[in-house]
Amino acid sequence: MKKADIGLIGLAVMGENLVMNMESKGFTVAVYNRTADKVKNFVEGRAAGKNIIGTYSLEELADNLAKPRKVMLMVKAGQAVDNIIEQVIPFLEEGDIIIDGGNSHFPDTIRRSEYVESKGLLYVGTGVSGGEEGALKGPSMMPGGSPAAWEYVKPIFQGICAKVEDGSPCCDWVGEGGAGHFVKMVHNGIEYGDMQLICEAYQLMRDYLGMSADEMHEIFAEWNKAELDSYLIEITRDILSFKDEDGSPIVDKILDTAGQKGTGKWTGIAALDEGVPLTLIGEAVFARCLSAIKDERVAASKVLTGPTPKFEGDKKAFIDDIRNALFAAKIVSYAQGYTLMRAAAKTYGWNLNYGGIALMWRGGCIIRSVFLGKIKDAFDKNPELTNLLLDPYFKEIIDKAQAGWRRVCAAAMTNGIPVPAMSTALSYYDGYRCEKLPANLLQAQRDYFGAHTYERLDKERGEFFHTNWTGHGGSTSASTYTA
Ligand code: NBP
Repeated sequence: MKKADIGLIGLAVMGENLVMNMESKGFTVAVYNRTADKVKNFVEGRAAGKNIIGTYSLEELADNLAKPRKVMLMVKAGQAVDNIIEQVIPFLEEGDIIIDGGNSHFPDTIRRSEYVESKGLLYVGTGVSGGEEGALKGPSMMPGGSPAAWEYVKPIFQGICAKVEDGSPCCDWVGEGGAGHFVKMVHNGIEYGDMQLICEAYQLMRDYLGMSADEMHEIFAEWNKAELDSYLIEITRDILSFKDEDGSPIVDKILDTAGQKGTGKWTGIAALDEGVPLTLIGEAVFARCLSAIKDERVAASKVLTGPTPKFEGDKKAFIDDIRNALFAAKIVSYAQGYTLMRAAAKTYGWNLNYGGIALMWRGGCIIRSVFLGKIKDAFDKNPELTNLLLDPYFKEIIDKAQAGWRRVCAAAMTNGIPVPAMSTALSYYDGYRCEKLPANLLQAQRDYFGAHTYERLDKERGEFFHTNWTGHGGSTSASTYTA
């Protein structure tokens, strides 16, 4: 019997659909799942009559694979991945490849990659985005790990992934070690930011402009036809028109507490570790945390006061301002996300292709959008671009959008409507373009209480000074350090 091109472990929603996708592209797939019933049900059900081989032990799985063997894990991220790696290694030979397609945290992928390579095998940690439908019809895939593995997994990955209009695959080699999972993590962080921005636009329209779900549906439908054209705007449009059994919009009945699985938090932590101001994604994570304390908020709403939102003026013009605020803040979010990737690339020694990453996100994944094509163009034009805001195309958009963006943030503040992501993006923008921040005072404070020293505008950089601020401190300064 023909050996399988790849083996897949973990027949839950993602695994099953990826297998169906691979098979539909002409690959033979051997499958295994810890709970044997799932294998049986799958091969006798959805997979019946297809080039899919059910196996009931890891040894049987390995025996059914063409060499070098490729074993892909689609199991719950965390300990399960380590357990399976340990269990499958005895059945593999030098040059065989273990692939983890789950949402693993990148430091785990760095560790596993080194461990698996130490056993003479190759390792790939790949981000897979697009949920159930993406897995079946074409996900965005972000693989990293042992470079020698790429030539073997490339035909399968690029065969099953999403494609953009010109046929380019939304999957390319990202880099060594945990680079693939790092980029997937940033993708998820950006997804948090995009969703929060859309929700802020929604709250402004609902609570400030007093619009109904149906009216907002029309606005999102309109927005999806131009520069904001994206999967998340599209599903928001559809959600807003979706009716419950009684004919009323279902969105109005959904409890306002957001869940999260942790990838946004990981992105925020990575940014803090790298010292990169990833403020928008950070606010998006915290906004979910604030939403989660519903009971506390309900109690506080009866105690704490603020203005009652009251809109006066040209509604249509203000909706346009909201669109501009959303778009400008989104550009800031991507600028921050790319800055984080650049910093991590330096820390971990990855040679990331930033335009290529935009292309991987261009289709198949949750943040897919027309806008990512422009980001690709920006990095293709200038791979050394330090900040997306400095690209002429994006600079011009922000130039045009910023008056509206400022009006929206100001109106939100005046009327007591929270816009954490839109406003933090604006503060970042103003901070980034500010030649002289107030950190001179901050540095003086640090020197005052801790003798941390400061540099002077009228002296060379790298020369440090300490002032005896109180007259009774000594002249000894603390050693300088960065945190
Ligand atoms: P789950 O994350 O729900 O995992 C279920 C699978 O893991 C089952 O096959 C289960 O086997 C297996 N498993 C577990 Br749990 N513990 C195991 C262990 N100790 N040893 C062996 N197998 C074990 O599945 P999913 O939602 O399909 O997601 C798979 C991966 O893809 C996850 O890392 C997820 O974060 C990621 N992902 C998911 C999505 C999505 O939209 N769902 C999107 C993108 C990425 P069992 O049947 O024996 O319990």
